[in-house]
Amino acid sequence: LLLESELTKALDHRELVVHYQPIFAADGSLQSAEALVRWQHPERGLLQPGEFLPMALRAGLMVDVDYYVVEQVCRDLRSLRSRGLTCRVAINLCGQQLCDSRYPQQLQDLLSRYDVRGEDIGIEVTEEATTGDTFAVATNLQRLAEMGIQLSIDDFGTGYSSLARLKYLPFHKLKIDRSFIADLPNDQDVCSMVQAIMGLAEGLSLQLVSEGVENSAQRDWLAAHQCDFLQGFLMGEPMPLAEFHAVLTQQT
Ligand code: G
Ligand code: G
Ligand code: MN
Ligand code: NA
Repeated sequence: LLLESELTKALDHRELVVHYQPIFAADGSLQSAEALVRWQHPERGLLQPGEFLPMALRAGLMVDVDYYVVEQVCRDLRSLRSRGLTCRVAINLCGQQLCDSRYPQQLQDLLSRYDVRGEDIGIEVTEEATTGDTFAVATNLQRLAEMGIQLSIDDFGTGYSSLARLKYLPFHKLKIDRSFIADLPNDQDVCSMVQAIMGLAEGLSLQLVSEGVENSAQRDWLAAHQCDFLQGFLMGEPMPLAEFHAVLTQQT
């Protein structure tokens, strides 16, 4: 059993690590990356988010985890830049931060400290995360968008969706949940649903990202339809910074 006190200590001792998963445009060029947290536990080895984020949430430590991750991303972006490399990196944000009116300024202060621009990062939030204090969420997202940050709605199609909310919140991208992609292209019902989501994205002027692309049949079907960006094990797993650095170097 993982303990809250262990996570507090892990944050202090910088045991959390950030991995990067590349996201590609339909033509195969690298478009951005998603930052995904792991815990390099001294006894248990590398822990996946599913193994400790639920506990972080219960313990009220999600905000600390998310702050840690975005700070590490800033450091990593600075280190990549010193080698002449750039790539927009999206972080995942929990609902609590999204409702906190102090968050955009805190983030701006952090970005300034590391000389990172809003345009250099993205923020992914699930539909659930937007269901809190609607006014606070809308105001915060507006401010984050004004900072140049690319906003994505994550795991789309699994949560409690509200089309009205999608229309008035200033998102740039919609990420289709990997559970839909898993059943492409043989399940006709799923193909129809994905095409409906593509139509929705187009109607709302949102760019579409498909997550969880694991094989070429899925990739080919998506390429033949209206998908702007692809993410998944087929193109690249989440990887440590050193490996991601190599991927970026190959691209340029
Ligand atoms: O990497 P993996 O597929 O195991 O991630 C599982 C889940 O953990 C995903 O839903 C992802 O959004 C979430 N996650 C990963 N890193 C972070 C993070 O830094 N902050 C938050 N809030 N969620 C994260
Ligand atoms: O919920 P979110 O989209 O933030 O989660 C991203 C998670 O999806 C990460 O934990 C990552 O490890 C996982 N992931 C990324 N690509 C694939 C894939 O192709 N297949 C599966 N099963 N999981 C993936
Ligand atoms: Mn995500
Ligand atoms: Na997702």
